Amino acid sequence: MIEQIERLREIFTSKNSFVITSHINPDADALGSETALARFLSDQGKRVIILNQSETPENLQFLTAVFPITTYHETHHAQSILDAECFIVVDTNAVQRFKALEHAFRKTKALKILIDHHLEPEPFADIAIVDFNAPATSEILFNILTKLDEQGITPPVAEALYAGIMSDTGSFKFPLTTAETHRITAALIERGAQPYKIYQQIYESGNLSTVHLLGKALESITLHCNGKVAAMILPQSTFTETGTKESDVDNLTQYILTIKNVVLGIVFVELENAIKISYRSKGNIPVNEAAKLYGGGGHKNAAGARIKNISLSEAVNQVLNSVAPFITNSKGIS
Ligand SMILES: [Mn+2]
Repeated sequence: MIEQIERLREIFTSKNSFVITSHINPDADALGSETALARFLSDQGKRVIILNQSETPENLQFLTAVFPITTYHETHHAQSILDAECFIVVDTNAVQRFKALEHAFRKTKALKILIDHHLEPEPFADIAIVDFNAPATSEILFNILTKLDEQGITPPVAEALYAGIMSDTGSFKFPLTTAETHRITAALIERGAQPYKIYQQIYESGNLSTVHLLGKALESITLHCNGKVAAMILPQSTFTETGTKESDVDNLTQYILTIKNVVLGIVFVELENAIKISYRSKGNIPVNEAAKLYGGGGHKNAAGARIKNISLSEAVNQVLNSVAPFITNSKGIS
């Protein structure tokens, strides 16, 4: 890691133009990492643009004050990717998760850097700094930026990194949360991050329709595999009835594991042209392996996949059958 950070120091000194991106439907860790890094580099006088496939969700808009986030349009932005000296990917391990940016990404001669904590990264980067044990990419980035230039962690950079760590640790409760995580967040608070302000912006800025969506989502939960698997099923009609959209589901997945004895939770969302599946698990159940069966992936305890050309009910049947072996093979929760 130290060697890689020294290479980054060289690159951040010698190169001048940077494009930063992350995965579709970005969460606070993706956007926090992007904006923190972009702000850090631009404070050093570098030309930086963040290009994302998806719009920034409402509750994460505050991060655009750390650094502007641009939604990618091929006609306007492909050239920026081709011209960039350096292309940095944060918090995502697969090229297909950049969606529309993939084409320009494959063509550009820019030096490619990956900073991530997802399992099994694709070998697309010239330099990959990947730590599976980090609970958030923002935590890895904190370690990198501190070593490069501690003074570069200004209050806005600290705010963005704090948001990423808070969100990816489930507010400091998921299994990968360590004493080190708390030391890092303490350092971020000392550098100007305001925990309650960030919490409020992310978790207390919903509207009535998202609360109604929560109601319907909770009602839809059913149990399977002797009560060890919980499924939350959200057809398109739920979104139309409540006036919400697919990205509003992100904060609801946490409820799927709150039932006693449930060790694996699955959220099914009917999109226009696919079924989106989010897996969550407790203990040793590797849901990234379960997601892989459908071309997806992620972390051991949180993963996702999409299935095309299938009805919602058929997807539910197939996926529930496909997770049964993971429950039988598991040694229970640790
Ligand atoms: Mn992450």
